[in-house]
Amino acid sequence: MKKLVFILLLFVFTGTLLAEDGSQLWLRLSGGKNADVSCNLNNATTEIAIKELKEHWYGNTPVQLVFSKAKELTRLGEGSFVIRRSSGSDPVRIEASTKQGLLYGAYHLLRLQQMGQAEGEMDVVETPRYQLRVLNHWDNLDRSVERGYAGKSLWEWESLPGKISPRYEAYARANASIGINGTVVNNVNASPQILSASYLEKVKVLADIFRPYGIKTYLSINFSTPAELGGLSTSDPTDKAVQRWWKDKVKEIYQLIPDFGGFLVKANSEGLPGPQDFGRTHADGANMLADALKPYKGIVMWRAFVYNPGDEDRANQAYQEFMPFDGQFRDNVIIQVKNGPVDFQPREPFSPLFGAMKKTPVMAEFQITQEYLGFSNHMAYLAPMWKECLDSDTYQQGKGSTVAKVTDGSIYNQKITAIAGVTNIGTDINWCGHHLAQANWYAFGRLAWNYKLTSEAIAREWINQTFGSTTNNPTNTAGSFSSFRDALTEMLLESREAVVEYMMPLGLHHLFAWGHHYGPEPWCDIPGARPDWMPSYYHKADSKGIGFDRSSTGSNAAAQYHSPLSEEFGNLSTCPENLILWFHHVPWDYKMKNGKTLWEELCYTYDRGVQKARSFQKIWDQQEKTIDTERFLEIQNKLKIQMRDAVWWKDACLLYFQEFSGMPIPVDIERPVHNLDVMKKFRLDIGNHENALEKDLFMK
Ligand code: GCV
Repeated sequence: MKKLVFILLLFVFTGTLLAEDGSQLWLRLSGGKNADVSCNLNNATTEIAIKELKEHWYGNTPVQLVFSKAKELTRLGEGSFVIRRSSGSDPVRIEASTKQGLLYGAYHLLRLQQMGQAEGEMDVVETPRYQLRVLNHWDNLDRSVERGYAGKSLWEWESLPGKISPRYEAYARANASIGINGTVVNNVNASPQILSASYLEKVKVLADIFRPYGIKTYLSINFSTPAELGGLSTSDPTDKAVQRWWKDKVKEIYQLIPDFGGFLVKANSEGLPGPQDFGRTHADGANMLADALKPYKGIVMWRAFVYNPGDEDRANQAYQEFMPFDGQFRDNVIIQVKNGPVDFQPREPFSPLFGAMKKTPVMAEFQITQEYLGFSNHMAYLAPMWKECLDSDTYQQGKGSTVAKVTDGSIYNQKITAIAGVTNIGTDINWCGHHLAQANWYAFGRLAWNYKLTSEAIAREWINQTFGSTTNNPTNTAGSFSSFRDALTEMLLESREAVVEYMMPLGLHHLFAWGHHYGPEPWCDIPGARPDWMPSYYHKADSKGIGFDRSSTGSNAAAQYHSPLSEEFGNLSTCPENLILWFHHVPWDYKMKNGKTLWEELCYTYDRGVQKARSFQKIWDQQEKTIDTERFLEIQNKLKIQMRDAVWWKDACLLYFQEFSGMPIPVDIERPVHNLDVMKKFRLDIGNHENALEKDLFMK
C-alpha cells in the first residue's frame, strides 16, 4: 500500500514538474540560488530587476546593477545598457543611465545565461534601434478581440478597476523581458466609451501595473468622441469647443496617468469617422490632438491605412492621400504605416510611403496576429517577413536607404522613432493560441530592439528559453536538445514561405473567403459587396492570364517607388518573381526564369508549399521524446490542421484558376483531393474555427 502511495505521489510530483501548458512563455526561469545582487538605485523598476536576478541568476559571482550618468551611457540613449565582467570570477556589472536600462540589462543577462553565454569575460553593449516599441491590441470593450485567435481580451473591463488579474503583471513582465515599452490597450476601431471617466479609471489600473516594467500606456481614440461622448454638436477639429474638449480630456487622462503615452488614431478608414467628415485633412485632425497632448509630452500615432472603393487602385491610395501633407504635421505626430500598401498579406512589397515622407516621422506597423496567415492554427514564424520589409531598400536617399533606416532616425532627423505590432495575445492559457505563435510576440520585441538580429538567432534564443532545460527543472526527458533546436529552427525559418506558397505565391493576394480571412475563396462574388473586398479585384484571372497590372499600362502603383525600383517593379522582365502577380497581369504561358510557364510555376509552387507543410509534420513527429508531452501533442495537432488547410488552399486555387488557364496540372505533382464544386460550398463557423473545420468543412 505504502509503495502504491509513493508511486502515486511520485507520479503526481513528476507530472507537475513536467506539466507545460505554455503559460510561462519564454520565461520558464526556475527558482534560483538567491544570488548576491546589489543596486545603487532604489525604485519599483530596479526592485523588479533585483528580484529577477536574485531568483534566477545561477552564476557564482554577484551582480551589480549600477545606475550611472557616465557619458558613454547617456550617449547610448534611453533603455540602453552595458554588461561587463573582466573574468569569470569577477562580479557582473550591469550599467545604465535609466532605470529601464537596468531592467533590460537584467533580462538580457538571464537570456545570455539561458543561451549558455554568461560565463567568463563579458562585454555587451545594447541599445534599442527604435525609441518606442509598441504593441497594438485590437481589443474591444466587450472583450472580443478583432482578428484575435487566442481567446478573449486580457483586459477584464467588467471587473476593473476593483479586481486585478495576475495576468496583467505577467504580460508586463514578458514585454519588458524583450524590450517592449508601450501598449495601446484598445482596438483602433475604437469605442468613444474608452475615454469615459469610468473606463479611464480602469485604464489607470493597467497603466499603474505596467509602469514599473517600463511600459507606457496609450489609447486608440474615436475621432467623433467629442460629439458621441461629450455631447458636442460636432467633432470638427477646427471647432474651438472641440479643441477645448480634447484639451480637457487629455488633462483628465494625465491626472490619472502622468506618463500616458498618447493616442493611436484610425480616421476616415473603413467607415470610421475622421477630419474629412468635416472637410478637414488628416493633418488638421492629427495636429489638433497633438496640440492637446503636447504640454504633457504625449504623441499621436496617426494611421495611414486609408482606402475607398472607386476607380483608384487600393494599393495607391495611402500614398496619394498622405504625401501632400508631408511636413505639415506637428512634431509630436508620427504616421503609422502598415508594412505593405494593401493589408498584411502573406507577401506584399513594402509600402511606398516608407522613405518617401521625408519631413514627417513614419513608423512601421506589423501584424503579429495571423489574420491572413492561418490564424493561430498555422505555424508561420514572422521574423523573416518583417525583416524582408525592414531590409527592403527604398532608395529614397540613395542605395542603402532601407525601410529600417528611414524609420529609425539614422537617415532622416526624426524626433520620434517607433515601431508597432498588432498583438496575437489573449486569454488562452498559452497566450497566443499556438505554442509556436509565441515566437512571433518574442520576435517582434527583439526586432524592435535590434532589427539587425537574424531570424535564425531570434528563433534559437526563443527555442532555448521556451523548450530548453531550466536549471533545476529539466523538461527534456530524452533525446538531444540541440538536435531538437536545429529541427525546430529549420521548421520556423521555412514556415512563412511555406504559407505564402500554399496560400498566395508569386505576389497573389487577398484570395480569402468572404466573412473571414482564413480559407480560400478566389471565386467569391457577393452581389452588391464592395468590389475592393472581392478576391477577383486582386487576382484578375481571365483566359489570358492572372495578376494585377500595376505597371504604367495599369494602375501604375510601381511609379510610387523610387527609381530604380519603379522601373524594376514596373517591368515584367525585371520584376522579382515572388511579386510578379502583384505588379503584372501575366500570360498563362509566360516563361519564368526557370523555363517553366507561369501556370506550371504556380502549380509547382502551391505543391511545394503543401510538401513543406507535410515535412513539418514529419520533422515534428521525431521530437516526441525530446520535449514535454503536452506541448508536443498540441503542436502536433496544429500541424495536422495546417497540413489539411494547405491542401485545401492548393486545391481551391489551382482548380479555380485552371478554369481560366485551361492548362493541365503537371503530372508529377499531387492530384487535388477536393472537388471545386464541393469546396465552393464550404462554410466556416468562424467563432469556432478549429472545430468548425472538422465539423462543417470536411464532413459535409
Ligand atoms: C482593426 C483590416 C482588418 C480589420 C482591421 C483593419 C485595420 O482591414 O481586416 O479588422 O481593423 O485592417 O487595420 O484597421
